[in-house]
Amino acid sequence: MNNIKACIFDLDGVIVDTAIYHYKAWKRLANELGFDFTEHDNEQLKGVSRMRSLEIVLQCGGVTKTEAEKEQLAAQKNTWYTEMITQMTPDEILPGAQEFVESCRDAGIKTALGSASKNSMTILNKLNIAHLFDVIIDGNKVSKAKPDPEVFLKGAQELGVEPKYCVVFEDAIAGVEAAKAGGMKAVGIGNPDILHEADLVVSGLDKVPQPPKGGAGDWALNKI
Ligand code: B16
Ligand code: MG
Repeated sequence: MNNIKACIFDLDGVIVDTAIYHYKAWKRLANELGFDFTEHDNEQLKGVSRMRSLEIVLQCGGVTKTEAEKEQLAAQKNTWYTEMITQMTPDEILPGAQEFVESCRDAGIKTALGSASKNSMTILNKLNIAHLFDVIIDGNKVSKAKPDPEVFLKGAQELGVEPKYCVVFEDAIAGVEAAKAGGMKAVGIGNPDILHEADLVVSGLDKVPQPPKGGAGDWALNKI
């Protein structure tokens, strides 16, 4: 049992739900290319990098493109996506997320963001919560996508905390795998049948026990 010294949070699906905006932008792209893209298809894109997402979308339509065309299509999707996320407001923070991050900080636990999204800073600024993270590692700072643990290991390193004292909060299978591969605890946010590799699975950060105010020594999460 290791007492937790740092919490590392995924962004999309844990702090905020941008999946609907990703979906609308990918669907628009698919429709312009002449095929449909359903909400069910969109499930495969959660936690996956932008270029890998594009490849999955093109596969759904049975479409092949050159590398140069793919770059252009990914840029087009991102333009539509950023038009939507720049309209976001703090009301879109998921239930209990801000309170949970604040309770960690109050208990002396360090906090980091570990997201695949290259748009993380835009989203955090729109939600007014960038100041709640001691360290922010996003898609611009990593070269290997989840399930590679790079994003979380960089977070731990910049926080100055050994991986075994870190817990990662993740909604995607690849993210839970990344946390475990990095030697960290993982709390899954979502369905226990899907996120079965996690040490604990809950429906949202509002359901995670907060660390005691005086210090995190007796925290239930130390025992997972
Ligand atoms: P961008 P996370 C991920 O965010 C999303 O879940 C995934 O759907 C998206 O493709 C990826 O970010 C890249 O996003 O196009 O904005 O760089 O869950 O790792 O916070
Ligand atoms: Mg996610």
